[in-house]
Amino acid sequence: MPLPKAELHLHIEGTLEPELAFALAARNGVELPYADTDAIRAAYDFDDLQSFLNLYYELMAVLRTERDFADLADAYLARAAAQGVRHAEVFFDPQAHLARGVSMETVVEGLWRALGESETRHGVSTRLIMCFLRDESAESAMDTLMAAKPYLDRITGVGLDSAEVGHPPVKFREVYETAAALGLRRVAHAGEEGPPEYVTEALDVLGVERVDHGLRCLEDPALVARLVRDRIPLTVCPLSNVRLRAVPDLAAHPLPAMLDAGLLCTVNSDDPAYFGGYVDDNFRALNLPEERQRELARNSFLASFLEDDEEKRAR
Ligand code: ES4
Ligand code: ZN
Repeated sequence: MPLPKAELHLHIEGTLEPELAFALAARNGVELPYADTDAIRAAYDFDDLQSFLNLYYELMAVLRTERDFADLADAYLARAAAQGVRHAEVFFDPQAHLARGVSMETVVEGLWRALGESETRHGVSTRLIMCFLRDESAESAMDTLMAAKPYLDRITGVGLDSAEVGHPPVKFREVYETAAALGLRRVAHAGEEGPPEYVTEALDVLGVERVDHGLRCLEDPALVARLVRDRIPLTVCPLSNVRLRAVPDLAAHPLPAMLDAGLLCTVNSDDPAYFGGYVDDNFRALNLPEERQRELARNSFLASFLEDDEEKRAR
């Protein structure tokens, strides 16, 4: 039996398996530029973050209706439950859908249909985190935040994702200030491909409570000391790091060293359809001693946005 755990770094659009992509394409009359599911899987040969993002955005074309978003999320939650996930904090990328003429209402209501039933259907509690695309403008991010205002009872926090290098956190200072004033929790991808300075900036300028990836903090010992001291969680995604070549192979993954350094790391799947496994596959790929795996599972609840310590310890 897989260990009970929380998943805190998961892009719902990154759970789109080729079989579901073709089923939704057929249902919606969308033409995909791939002959079959094998042809899509053959495209999972990435050089870096951008080469992955190109495919990730391309395949989103099949997501058109509330039912599509509900089916996508329900398929993820079923798989996650089978891998021991008891709590999932799910990222979504509204700008990628708004740009295709799919409304905020369609996206949020569709996802909510599955997330709202997840506790009873799958035994998985959920939160929704809305991400801004950092390679789009700050104005677009602010417009997106305003468009989400009617749905804030369903959205726990905001995040920052997509192409990192050249798009420092400071670009989104006002957006994050506004999000905080609206009562939203704050996270951001930082230090995936970008430099350690982006991690520091995400903390200082955006006020993030948790850093997604954060790997490159290891290049700055003072930053590591700060993350340890302030118990800032890092949501690490081992298979993603290997597939996007942030790390040469799993044997070279710095996660054990990060735990040794006292960092509050968690293990997550990021975009499991594309990177070769769901969260327990990531746990098993690391080949860690049992005690280390238990530490990571415990960290996942501690680092979550579950309301209080009592609730976290009860999991
Ligand atoms: C992402 Cl792995 C990763 N990094 C940045 N942005 C993303 N969006 C979806 N997956
Ligand atoms: Zn990510």
